[in-house]
Amino acid sequence: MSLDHDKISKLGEQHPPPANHVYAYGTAGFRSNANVLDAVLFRVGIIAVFRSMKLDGKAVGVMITASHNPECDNGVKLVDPHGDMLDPSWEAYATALANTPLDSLASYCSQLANTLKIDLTKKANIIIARDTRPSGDAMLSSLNHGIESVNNGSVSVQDFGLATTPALHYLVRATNSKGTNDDYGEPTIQGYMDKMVSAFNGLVQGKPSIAPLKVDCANGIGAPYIHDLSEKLQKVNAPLTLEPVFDDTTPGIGKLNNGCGADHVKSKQLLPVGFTPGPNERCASLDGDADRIVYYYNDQRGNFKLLDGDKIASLLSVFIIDLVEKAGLTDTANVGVVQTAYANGCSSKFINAQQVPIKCVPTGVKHLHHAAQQYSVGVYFEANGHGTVLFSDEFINLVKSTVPVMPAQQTALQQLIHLSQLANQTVGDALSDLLLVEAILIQKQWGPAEWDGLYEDFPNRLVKVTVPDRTAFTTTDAERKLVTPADLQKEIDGHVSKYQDGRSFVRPSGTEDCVRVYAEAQTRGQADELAFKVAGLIYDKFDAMIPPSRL
Ligand code: G16
Repeated sequence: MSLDHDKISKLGEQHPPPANHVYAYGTAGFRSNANVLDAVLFRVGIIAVFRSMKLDGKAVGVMITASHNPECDNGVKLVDPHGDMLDPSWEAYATALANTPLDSLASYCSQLANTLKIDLTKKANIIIARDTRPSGDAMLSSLNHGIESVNNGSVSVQDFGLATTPALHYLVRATNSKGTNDDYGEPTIQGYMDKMVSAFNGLVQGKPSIAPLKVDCANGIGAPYIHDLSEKLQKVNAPLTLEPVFDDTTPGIGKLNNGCGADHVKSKQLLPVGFTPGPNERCASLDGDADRIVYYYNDQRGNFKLLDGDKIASLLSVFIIDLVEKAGLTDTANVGVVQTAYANGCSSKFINAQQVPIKCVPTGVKHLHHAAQQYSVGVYFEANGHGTVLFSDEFINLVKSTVPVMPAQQTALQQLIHLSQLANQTVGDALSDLLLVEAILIQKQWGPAEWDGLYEDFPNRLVKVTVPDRTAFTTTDAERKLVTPADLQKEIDGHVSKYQDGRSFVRPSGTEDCVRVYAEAQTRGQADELAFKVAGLIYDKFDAMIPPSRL
């Protein structure tokens, strides 16, 4: 069977690529201003069909989202059958197809199918979802055109409409594992929510309630999910109440991620605009597609305190190590933590002090997820609040087959099973992370200050710098050192050496048109100063650059 070149060309012509635009599959798929993405969505439709055919018709996911980016942006990423990110070797094919000129599109599709040895008679199954961005509808229709252009009559599409990114990852895995020994759950949104609520209940049953949690939904798709979760928790009399704020999802009014959401809170180290929680009130912020979460509170003196991905990872590690010990599995199971260069130095020291090994990998969930799979229990978190806990099959089998000799051991074994069912095994998930954190706080009867007391962060600063060409910046050592532009790293090191406990690095963003500068030091003033000195170095090197912006 061969591809219908006429059909591909005719449909492709309706989605022409903009002149001189080069696409790259970045940290989280293709992402940019929505007005240049029409052609990409069409071509991603083709790649999704090829990927599914190559994998014997297993369902492949397509998520239309630009997550934490502003509302005018959009993006698309592919999800593999196990629910994790697209195999990195296919990112190159997706990029090549996205950048193919219109007049050679059809022939390139055939060439790709040949190279990848795709049996074009196979079935394909595609699962789609999108976030609340106003451009989502147009993106969806381009995607569907792309799918249609290579439809051999055996391509089926399931569109779940508006959904969070982690829900889409769940749906892909649940669909592919249905009826197998690895059944991941009911492949519906209800199934996704019910699985989490039931595991959460298992962890907190009989425990006294704690104060309500205020949840900033970034005015995104997380909002209806948090409302739904809140109702479900109420129905089962869970010891937790959720109070959603920033939950206006009206499309096109520019509220998405604007002055609120996890990225705003983490990057600016500020409360959402206009939000004034009382002292010690526990708050959390999701991002636009609910795959990240950060916590925070104002202390008694009104100081803003951030409980970011590092603090979440630390809380989880302490809890899990304790459970593994109580379950009598310390000698057989290895618990590890995966972080990125952004991890606060104090969090790494704290985790190391618990005798837990840490691995540092480049930014991007795909890197963290892969590294965490090497442990029996792998906790992975980016400081920006992206993360989850992975449990290996061997570990779960060990837990299930261990015969407890004491009631405390039995409880620990049961709790490990509940934890493994609560933690999203496919990707970082704000809802699942929220319930993980809340379950631990309920068990410990902790408020945010007790949690915060695990360790004190080094003050740090993140700055975005817009450069004419961010691809000029390349890194090594898990992004902690620059390779190019030449000599810039030496100059950064020169500045860093003047600060006690100083650390700074520069890396190109994979989701926004900028480079990011991170700095930490012993005091807030020093961290700010170091960040601006390093940002200033970049500014000096490139004439056409916009000065450091958007603190
Ligand atoms: C995405 C990725 C994250 C990454 C973030 C920022 O998050 O999934 O792993 O930390 O982008 O990446 P960068 O610094 O390369 O722009 P999200 O929430 O936007 O999907």
